[in-house]
Amino acid sequence: EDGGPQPEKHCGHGRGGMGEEVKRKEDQRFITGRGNYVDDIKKPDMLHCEIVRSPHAHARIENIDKSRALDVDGVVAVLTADDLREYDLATMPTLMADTQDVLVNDKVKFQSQEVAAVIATDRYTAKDGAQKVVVDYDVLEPVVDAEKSLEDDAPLIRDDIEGQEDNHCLDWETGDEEATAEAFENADVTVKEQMLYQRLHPAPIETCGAVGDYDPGKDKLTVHMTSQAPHIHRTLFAQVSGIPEHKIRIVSPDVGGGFGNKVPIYPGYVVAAAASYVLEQPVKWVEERSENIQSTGFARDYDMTGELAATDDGEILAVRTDVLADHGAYNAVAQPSKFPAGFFNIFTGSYDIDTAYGSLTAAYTNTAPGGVAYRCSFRVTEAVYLIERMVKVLADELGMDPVEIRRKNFIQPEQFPYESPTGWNYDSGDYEGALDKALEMADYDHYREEQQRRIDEDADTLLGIGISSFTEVVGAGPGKTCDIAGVEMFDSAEIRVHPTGNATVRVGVQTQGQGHETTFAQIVAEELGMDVEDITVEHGDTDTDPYGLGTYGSRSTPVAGAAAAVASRKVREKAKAIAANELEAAKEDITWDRESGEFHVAGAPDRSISITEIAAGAYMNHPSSEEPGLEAVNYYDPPEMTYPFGSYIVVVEVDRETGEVEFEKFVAVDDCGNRINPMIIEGQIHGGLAQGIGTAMLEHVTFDDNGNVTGGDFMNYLLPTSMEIPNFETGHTVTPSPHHPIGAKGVGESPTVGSPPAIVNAVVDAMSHAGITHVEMPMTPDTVWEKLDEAGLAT
Ligand code: PCD
Repeated sequence: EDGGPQPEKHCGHGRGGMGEEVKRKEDQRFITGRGNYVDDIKKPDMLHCEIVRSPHAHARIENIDKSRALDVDGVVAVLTADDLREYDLATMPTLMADTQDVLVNDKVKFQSQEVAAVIATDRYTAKDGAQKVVVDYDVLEPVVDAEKSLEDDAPLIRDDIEGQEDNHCLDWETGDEEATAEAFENADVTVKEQMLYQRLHPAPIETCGAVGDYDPGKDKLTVHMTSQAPHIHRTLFAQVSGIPEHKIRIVSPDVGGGFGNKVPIYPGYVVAAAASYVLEQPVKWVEERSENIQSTGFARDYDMTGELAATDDGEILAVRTDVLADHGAYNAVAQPSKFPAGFFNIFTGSYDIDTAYGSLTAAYTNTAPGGVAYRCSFRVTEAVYLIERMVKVLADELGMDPVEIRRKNFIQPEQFPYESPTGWNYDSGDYEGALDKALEMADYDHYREEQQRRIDEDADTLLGIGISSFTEVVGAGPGKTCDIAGVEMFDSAEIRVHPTGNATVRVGVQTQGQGHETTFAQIVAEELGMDVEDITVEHGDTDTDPYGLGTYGSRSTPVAGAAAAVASRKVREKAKAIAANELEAAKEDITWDRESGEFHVAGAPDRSISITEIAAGAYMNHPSSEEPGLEAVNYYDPPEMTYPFGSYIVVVEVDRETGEVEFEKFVAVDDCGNRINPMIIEGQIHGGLAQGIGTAMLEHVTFDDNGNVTGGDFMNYLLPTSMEIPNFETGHTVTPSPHHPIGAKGVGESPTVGSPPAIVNAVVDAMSHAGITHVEMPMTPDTVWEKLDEAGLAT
């Protein structure tokens, strides 16, 4: 009866179940301006908080004079570390067990670090007050470059850590060093390339913010905050503040984009909550754009060396990589605690490579902390960039077509479940299938000919074709290997079917724009034979939702999506008992028909009953063998992660005079297993590809030698706009996950993970006939022009 929905077969029971392009329920509210974001929240007597930030990257604080700020009419309080220390809140743990100052205790470690907080009756007064806080700094020499920070004479950043004598943060390694070295010695061919995955910043439309709202009557602290993970944030708030967890409520209302930026806890949240507790009035803190870019979690900043060893005919024997990671001033990476380098060790990618070794050193620098998973399952993006770039480098070295070298090395469909040399268990895949589809859509052969024609005719523009055949690992847990601050990474769903036949579904994950209010309703509609319109999905409130670990790392579908399916099936089981009672049959004789969504007596399809009638029966005529009511909850600990994949083909035109790059064609074929909502998936792909283009072409958080952030606002940190985005052609294949209850894998991150190497490969490909092997991101016209010049191709 119940093998779960079959690929592509489940479309069109017409109830808005799996595979149907249901319009997003939440969009009515967003499009008509009725969303409810943190900054929309207004409370009686609400105060406003403005944070005083350090203009210096490295400086000791000699004195903070609050008096002039306190003189400003409307300023209620000025808080510094000394005030927070009274409540034991001067520091807070990061998700990687480092200790970060909430407000600087002694020494500033990065520009824009939080020094003091001014609380006032309105936002403008708070800002005026903040400008009147006088801080005396003893300015120290900063170091903003990971390589320089590891030099002997570099200034020590973390003198707050006992025994810390240099700026070394951590070392990590994976794979078999010796076997890999041996493979390299015996190989016909080896290639090596150094590449920087530059520092990026996730840039959600909504910046971070919070409204702390302590109710002294109930002795309860409510914090409305921009959180991708409300439950774990509540647990951490409880641990840090000593307030019992049931006396804390975290509400994450509508969130205007997360992208990994809203996973960590930031000082602003703590200050707003603490100020509200102390002043017994609601306190709002909402940061500005430049504060968001300059002080909240950055992403990437991995300086990677990649090496491949291969045979003459292109069989890859081994991969080796060494990484220098910049972690900023604190180790505040947001990733499962047992994975100091995230899931970077997936760097063997889609290829059946026997031997691999990776090593990594991380350094502290005088820059904002981070290393968050920006549209990336914990460093998968860096890993995919490394291997997909290296395959292109190897293809060029061997004079092979990058398609052929991929075909030769792909893990084959029959090899799944596949164990990689660094210990991952891939669930399913058909990499060649996705590549074939992309090749067909991209008219590959035609563009190869056109490329050659332009070279032969010495044309003004060169053509480059780039491919990326990526594999991800998304959907953390399992709980035994993955935890955040000790809490296992399961997830949850609770379903309550009401007497009149509609339902409320609550999940432990929290949407930030992905469309969960629609897709989770679709899963339940599919599994219960209900109409999607009859189901409301709730999330983001720790008082009412079941505990969950939140939305990031494309884990909602793999984990909470599974929980929603399993909880639905529990409801279905109980529904059978009620159906039996209503139809006067034995429970064992009741079957459920996915097509009609009805329950009927086996062999007698006309004796059937819908879930609506069953709901009534559960409350109005329940059988004596059952409790009344119709609800279920499931906490799902996934047995494995899921491995979505895809093949992207990008054709670019490179102007030999200006170095400008234009997209000629952009094909993205994705496979996320069984698809819940194809329209939402396409939207996810479009958005993520735009972010991939930003990564490859525009974005970089830069610093000068004095530690000033020179890429800390939208004048200097360039996001792609509709002007830079080409027409995307999307396609898909369907390879279900064998262990997921509905065969689905994640998809939200795939485009950002898969596209940068395809784009860089395309630009390199335009110049590889002249010996160019790499172009560093972001590939601005001047960067590209320098490469053209180096290759003698510039005109
Ligand atoms: N899906 C379907 N089907 C399948 C899968 C999936 O339909 N098979 C869909 C779902 O349901 C949802 C989406 O799609 O709705 C997605 O999903 P996923 O993949 O599972 O994911 P999630 O968890 O939900 O989410 C997350 C992601 C991430 S991670 C990111 S960054 C981003 C993305 O998501 N973000 C965002 N997307 C998006 N969108 C929007 N609008 N917004 C946002 O913010 Mo991280 O780690 O956090 O960094």
